[in-house]
Amino acid sequence: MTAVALDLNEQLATWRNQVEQTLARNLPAEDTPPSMIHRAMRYSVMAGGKRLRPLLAIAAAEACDADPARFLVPFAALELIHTYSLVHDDLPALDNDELRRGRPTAHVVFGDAIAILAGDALLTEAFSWLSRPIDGVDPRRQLRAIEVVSTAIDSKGMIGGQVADLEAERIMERSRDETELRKTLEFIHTNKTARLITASVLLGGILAGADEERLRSLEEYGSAVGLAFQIVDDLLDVEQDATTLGKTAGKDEAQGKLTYPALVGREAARHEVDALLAKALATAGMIRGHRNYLPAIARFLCDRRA
Ligand code: GRG
Repeated sequence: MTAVALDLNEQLATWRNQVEQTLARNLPAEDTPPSMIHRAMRYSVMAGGKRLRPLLAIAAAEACDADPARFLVPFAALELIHTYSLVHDDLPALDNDELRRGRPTAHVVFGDAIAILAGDALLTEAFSWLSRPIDGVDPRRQLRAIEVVSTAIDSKGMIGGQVADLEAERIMERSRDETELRKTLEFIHTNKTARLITASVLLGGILAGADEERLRSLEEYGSAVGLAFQIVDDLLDVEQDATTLGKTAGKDEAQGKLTYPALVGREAARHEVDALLAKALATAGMIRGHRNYLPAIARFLCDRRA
């Protein structure tokens, strides 16, 4: 392992610990009445996971020369939003999955009703954390950040991407128009996955007080990394097993999902990842912070094996 990679791993581990502690301290305690929902919320959130979205927000804030420790609560809120989407996506009415982050899914343990309500509560809790006053941050700047996060996950963002994903199941059995399929696939991946990742990077930049030029670079970086992340996720679904992934593998093909490997093949999908990584590295370089981990994180995400 190179010195740079070791440094990144240490840095990510430190930040991840800070995120874990922030989540553990700020989530309602398990015995808060009614305890069933608080147990379900903590069960799903405190189950590990890469904590990618808060890590990206932290790295973006630092690249914009701010101390990310000031923003750990709003950054950890991204993980609540992400976990709500996983809990709801795993429900029988959606993906019907029984394994997540290496454990039985929330509805398997707590039942469908509590899993639905726990997802709702995590989303609500997230906006409470995002709107807590932060010393030294102009509330107008904070409002802008909250708007960026909410529009990224609304019915024209993450939820819209999920709806398009549902509608596209088995689409390759109905259509051979490659241009149309590619457009649909880009819409799904951009909205379902890349929008929240982009919003995470922007949240870091906005709270750090970055100027418009840096915010534009962060947005381009987030879009490239977000799309690359989902293509890698598609590839891992084909290439890895459930033990490595901590979730069911091989599901996309079984469900007739529209994915990059299914549409263009594994090799071309890897080339797409390489092109997006090059774009992410170029835009991250334009931020010019004196401690900029965004390029190293982009490489790490594109090379990941789980
Ligand atoms: C609102 C129900 C609903 C869904 C929105 C985000 C989403 C759409 C569904 C969740 C399932 C899914 C396949 C999402 C795509 C993004 C993705 C690859 C999620 C997995 O994220 P990781 O790898 O997970 O960061 P960990 O467990 O590491 O946090």
